[in-house]
Amino acid sequence: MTAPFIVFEGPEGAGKSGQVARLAERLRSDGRSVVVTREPGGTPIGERIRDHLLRPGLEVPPVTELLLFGAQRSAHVELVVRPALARGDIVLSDRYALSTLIYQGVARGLDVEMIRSTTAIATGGLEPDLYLILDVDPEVGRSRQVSSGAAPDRIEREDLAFMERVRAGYRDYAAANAHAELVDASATPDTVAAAILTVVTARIPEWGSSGQ
Ligand code: Z5A
Repeated sequence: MTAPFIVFEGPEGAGKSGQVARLAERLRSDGRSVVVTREPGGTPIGERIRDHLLRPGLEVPPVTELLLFGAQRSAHVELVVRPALARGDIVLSDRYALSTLIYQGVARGLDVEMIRSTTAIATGGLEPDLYLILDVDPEVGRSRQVSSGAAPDRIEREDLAFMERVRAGYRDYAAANAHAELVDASATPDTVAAAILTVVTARIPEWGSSGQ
């Protein structure tokens, strides 16, 4: 059995980056080999595409956006995710294909079949073993983003109605898919980390003794 591929998802300010780092530290302290990566990005070409995708003020038509997310994903899967899983490393990714279904599909309104087709090309069918969806009220997420002091990127400049559609899309997806778990991300980082560990620990028997 291969090592698990675990993806963190959620709206802006949900705490994904911080929780990815915490879970990686915990798994490594248990002696597991872990690769931490992210989308958009994860590879040199992917990080360049990320700069274009997130630059405020750049006009990016919706289908162009979809294809650029797909382009960075194909490099990510081929150069990072598949090689790591083949080595037996656990892969923790900050976002993956579900972001496209939710942001470009549910929130932006692009045709879902078009999204599934481009995602299939980009991933070659590689699905994560688990989507951990950090759920937070968009107003809370936005206030965290503002408090962080980082300038909002092009997509973070979308209005709260867009982020409400994002949240609803994730919640619907978690309710309908066994490989997705919704985690309440409104609590303190310690509480959220404990909830994530509970979910991951409960799933480990499904993944066998890989990654140890
Ligand atoms: N996107 C897309 O449209 N389609 C796609 O296919 C993909 C992505 C892959 C960039 O992603 C954008 O690309 C994203 C979706 C879109 N746009 N939006 N929105 P990103 O992952 O790089 O950007 P992000 O989701 O906006 O990241 P973020 O705001 O940095 O969120 P985060 O990683 O979930 O949170 P964080 O960095 O760990 O924490 C943010 C702040 O909140 C920080 O100051 C923390 O100290 C604070 N924080 C975190 N957790 C807590 C708790 N529990 N309590 C209080 N404060 C907290």
